[in-house]
Amino acid sequence: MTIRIDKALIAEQNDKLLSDLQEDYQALGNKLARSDINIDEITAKAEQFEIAVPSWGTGTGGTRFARFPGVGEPRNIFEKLEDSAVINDLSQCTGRVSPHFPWDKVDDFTELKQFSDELGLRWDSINSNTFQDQPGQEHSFKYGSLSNTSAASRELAIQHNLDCIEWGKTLGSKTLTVWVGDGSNHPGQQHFQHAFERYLDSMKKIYAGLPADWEMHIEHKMFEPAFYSTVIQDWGSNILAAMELGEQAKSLVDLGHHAPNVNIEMIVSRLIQFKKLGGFHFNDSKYGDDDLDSGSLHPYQQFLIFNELVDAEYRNQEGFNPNYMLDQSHNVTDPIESLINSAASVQRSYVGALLVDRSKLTEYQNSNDALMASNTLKAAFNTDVSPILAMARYKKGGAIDPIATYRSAGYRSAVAVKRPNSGGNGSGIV
Ligand SMILES: [Mn+2]
Repeated sequence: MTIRIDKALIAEQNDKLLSDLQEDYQALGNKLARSDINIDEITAKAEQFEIAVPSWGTGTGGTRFARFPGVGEPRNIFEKLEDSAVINDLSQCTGRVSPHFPWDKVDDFTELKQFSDELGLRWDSINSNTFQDQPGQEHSFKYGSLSNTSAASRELAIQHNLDCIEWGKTLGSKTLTVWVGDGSNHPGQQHFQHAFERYLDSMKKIYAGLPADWEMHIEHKMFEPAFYSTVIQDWGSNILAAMELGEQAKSLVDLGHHAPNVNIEMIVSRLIQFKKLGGFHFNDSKYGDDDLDSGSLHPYQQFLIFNELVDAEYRNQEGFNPNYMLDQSHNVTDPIESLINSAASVQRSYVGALLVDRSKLTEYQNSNDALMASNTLKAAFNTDVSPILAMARYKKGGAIDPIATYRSAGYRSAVAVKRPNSGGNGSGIV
């Protein structure tokens, strides 16, 4: 039987916090009103904000050195969905789940769709996986998948992506996300141009199988598993591939997949300008692709990205409708808590960016007043929008304090009984 967070418990916890929240909300409302901002309009936008949860994020992550499994980890896609429902019940902004195939492959996708419907969840982008071999796989991906020098390996990778589209159709998804680990570990190992040509030829075959109302999102990654060169290494290679493939192909920005200190918000602006921004994988990083919790380290960078996104939203930029998703690895926290926290962190950046005085910013930009332009952004970033986030959750039936409510529900210990540790590592290291 599916364990859910009792609605009565959420209400009971909310009752204790409501009057304080109302007071804080009123105070923030008064402050924003002085800048002609209606707090209720901002809260309504916060209520509409959605970010998808990756199915693999509900399990404990790890590194190439070790993984320390948590208790009561989900053992299959059905249990991952149960955990995802808990996250959404409390946070009220994670109604979609992004699956990863073949990790989440089932025999009966209609049954899986029925189960997600019962939980009130919808399906986000389908992620294909050609960065590892499956048991008994006839042609290896050791030396690449879509760009492999072996035609048989390429065909296998193409077919897997076409299968993902078919499974996604049953689930009601509208996007395929393609990330390949293809690349090289030694200078001279791979002919850069020929590898990219093979990749594009393979991607054209997948693109041809894309339904008319679907998008294909291409994810770039600077390094790992290939440590010298990667076929889709950066946003330049990414947008070139997306432009070569056609309108339905767009670029996906994973925050951890860039060199340190790269100006990601400017990349986002470029992709928006050329109608090529497909979506995001949110996470944070210090050294590389660390997959730290979103906004845990660089909340200002996350805000600056949303500053570009909100700017595009307000300008009604043509072709602008990016998917938001979390993609991070939870090694030392309860994944449910990290995902709740991270979804709220990204939502916080969005709401903060809504507060930017855009007419003043334009004025300062046009008069080259660098200091005041910067201060205009900082004024919005420094505004504590916590009452807006809590009110948005409360109004949608979620928890004012989702982490505290989750802890008081005892969900993890309840599922630990139901899900004995298999002792295996399973997926989760991504
Ligand atoms: Mn990613």
